[in-house]
Amino acid sequence: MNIRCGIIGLPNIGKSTLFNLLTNSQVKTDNYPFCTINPNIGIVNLYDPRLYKIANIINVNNILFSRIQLIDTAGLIKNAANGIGLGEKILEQLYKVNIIYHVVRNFKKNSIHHVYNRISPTEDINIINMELILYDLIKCESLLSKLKYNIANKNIIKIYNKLISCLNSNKMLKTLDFSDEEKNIVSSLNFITLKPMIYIFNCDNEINTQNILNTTNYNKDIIININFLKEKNINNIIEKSMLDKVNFRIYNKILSKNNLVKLFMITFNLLNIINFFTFNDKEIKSWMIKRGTTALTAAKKIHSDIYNGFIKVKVINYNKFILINNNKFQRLNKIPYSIYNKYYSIIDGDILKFVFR
Ligand SMILES: Nc1nc2c(ncn2[C@@H]2O[C@H](COP(=O)(O)OP(=O)(O)OP(=O)(O)O)[C@@H](O)[C@H]2O)c(=O)[nH]1
Ligand SMILES: [Mg+2]
Repeated sequence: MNIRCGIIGLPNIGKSTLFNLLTNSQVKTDNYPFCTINPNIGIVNLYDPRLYKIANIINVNNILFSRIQLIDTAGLIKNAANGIGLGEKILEQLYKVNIIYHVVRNFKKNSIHHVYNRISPTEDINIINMELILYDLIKCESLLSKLKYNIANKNIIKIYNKLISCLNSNKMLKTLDFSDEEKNIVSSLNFITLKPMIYIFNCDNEINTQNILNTTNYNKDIIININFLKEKNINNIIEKSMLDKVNFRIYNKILSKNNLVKLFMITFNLLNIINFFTFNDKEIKSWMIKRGTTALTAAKKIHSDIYNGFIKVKVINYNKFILINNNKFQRLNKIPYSIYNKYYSIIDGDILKFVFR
């Protein structure tokens, strides 16, 4: 499953700082607008504390987390949708992403220049969201203008008009309710304002961000506060902890409080993604699938041989696995798996062993 996530926001608010934190890279960040011009693209290991705990119990050092692609864009400014700044180029990239991280400045430090010379998360959010709405409107009007008015197109024209009317009233498309037929047509068009969005407040201190979101009227989205300069880099902690297993509990505590971990969990939920795990004596690996995926479809994801020769799947959920090991009821080679056929619907946190010919 290839998931792409786009980071957006005004210029000079910490987008590339977040990109570096999430991808463990060192792209250029500096105190001037449009430091980033061409998008930075990187891979994020979606740290999952459960995987880390299992690895410690089964004593393997190699953990392969689920991964997504992250795209750090240049800053958006007012009138970006009409081509001002790098607007069109950035917005075009957003059509290709599955989820948007909308970075909002909420740190005071005056020496860091704000493009509109004030600190106001609400106004900043509105500026960016208006550009997203406007860009979808331009696209929707263009699609409509290319359609011929005839009976065959009657329904599609009706849908486009519904979208245009929503966007014209400054609302995102995700605020609309769609019938199944409408959903089929609309979902293939990749409108930006239909995509799930997480507002990430770059904070020096905690604030009541819920009030901010209510005033902006986009309360279907999620918000999270992260202090980009203070947040600990997950990759560094994992590397250290793997070398120093004695202090596993301490590292695990640090990681479970990490806001980036919270961000990953929210990302999974918004995308309706769950994770299952497989392991051998060398490594443990996490796999992302849509909620409701069957064992046979999951097998195909791992290897066509497993799919073609599928016999059965042995399953134990993470919660049961941890309980057993905590209570030391069983040893590892006596894991009490349940056996299922190919129609088994995988649950988040399932540890799977496929049996195939
Ligand atoms: N005080 C403070 N400074 C920050 C914080 N986050 C980022 N900065 C600084 O703000 C400046 C801009 O950060 P970048 O990460 O380059 O911002 P950007 O949004 O990618 O900027 P553009 O690429 O120009 O759009 C840098 O000097 C960062 O060190 C923060 O939480 N607090
Ligand atoms: Mg940047």
